[in-house]
Amino acid sequence: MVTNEYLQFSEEVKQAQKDGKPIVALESTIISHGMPYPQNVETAKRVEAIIRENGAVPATMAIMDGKIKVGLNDEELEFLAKEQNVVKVSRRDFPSVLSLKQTGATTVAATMICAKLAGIDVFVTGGIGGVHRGAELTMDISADLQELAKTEVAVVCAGAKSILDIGLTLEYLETYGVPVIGYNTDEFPAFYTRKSGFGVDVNGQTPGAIAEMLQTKWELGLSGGAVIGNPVPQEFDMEEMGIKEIIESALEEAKVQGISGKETTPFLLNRVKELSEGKTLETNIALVENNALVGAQIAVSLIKLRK
Ligand code: PSU
Ligand code: MN
Repeated sequence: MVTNEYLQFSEEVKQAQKDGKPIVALESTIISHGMPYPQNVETAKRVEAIIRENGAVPATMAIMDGKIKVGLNDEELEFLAKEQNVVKVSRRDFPSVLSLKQTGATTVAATMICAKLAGIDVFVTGGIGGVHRGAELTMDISADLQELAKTEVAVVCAGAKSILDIGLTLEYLETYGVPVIGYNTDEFPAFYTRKSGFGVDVNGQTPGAIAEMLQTKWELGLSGGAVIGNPVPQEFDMEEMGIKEIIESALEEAKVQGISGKETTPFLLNRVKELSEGKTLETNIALVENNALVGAQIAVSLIKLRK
C-alpha cells in the first residue's frame, strides 16, 4: 500500500491495491480541456467502464482541495467536466495548485507523476504532447516528453496529433531512450489517422508481448516510461476527410492570434473540432475507448508476469 500525504485514493482503487489487481491510470486534462461537455464526462465514464470490463480498475487523476485524487467518483468527474476554472496541470504546476488548493486537471506528464506516486504503471490517454511545429524557434516542446524520459509509466495512446511535428517528437523520444512500441502496427499513428508516415521502434503484436517489453525495461533498471501507439479503429480514420487541411488552418490561426505556452494545445484541439464541425470528436472518443481496452489488457498481462 502506497502512502503519501498528498495522495487520496478512492475506495475502489484502495481495494484494488489491497487485492493486487491491475490498475490503469487516466488523465483529466482530456476531460477539462480536451473535449466539450457533456461528451467529456460521458467518455470518461465509458472509458472507466471498459477498463473494468477488461479486468482492471480505473484511476482517473485530478487535483482537488490540496490533494492528488487517485480515482474519482461520479460527482468529481462531473465537476471537472463542467467547471470553467480548472487549471491545466503539468509537472511545474503541482506546487502552486496543491498549496493554493485549486482544482487541477492533469496532463500526460502530470498523470504519469501521479501514477508513479500511486504505484501504477499503465496509463491510458488519447494523444501525447510533443514537439510543436516551429519548435526550432518557439522551443515549444511538451513536458510530456521529458516525463516519458524519466518516469516509469507506460502510456497507451493513439500516437501524436499532426498539430505537432511528429518526426521531431520521435527524434526527441529516441534521444531520451523512450521505447516507442506500436500495437499491431509498424507505423506510429497520428491520432485522427492510423498512419503518420513515421515508423515505430518495434511492433508489439499482443498485450502480453508489450507487457514483457515493459517488464524487461524496468527489470533492467532503465528509468523512464514507454509510448504504446495504438491506431484509431479503421472505421474512424480521418485520412480521407481532409483532416490535414483542417490542422493546417488551425495552426495558421494560432500563429496569427499569437497563441503560445500552455494555451497552444487546447486552442488547436478546439479549433480542429470546430473546423471539422465536430467530426473529430467522434474519432477522439473512439480512439480513447480503444486505448482503454488495450491498456487494460496490458495491465492485466503485467500483473500475470509478476505472479
Ligand atoms: N493531445 C491530444 N489531446 C489532449 C492533449 C494532447 O490529442 O487532450 C492534452 C494532454 O493532456 C497532453 C497535453 O498531456 O494536452 C499536452 O499539452 P502541452 O502541449 O501544453 O504540453
Ligand atoms: Mn507547450
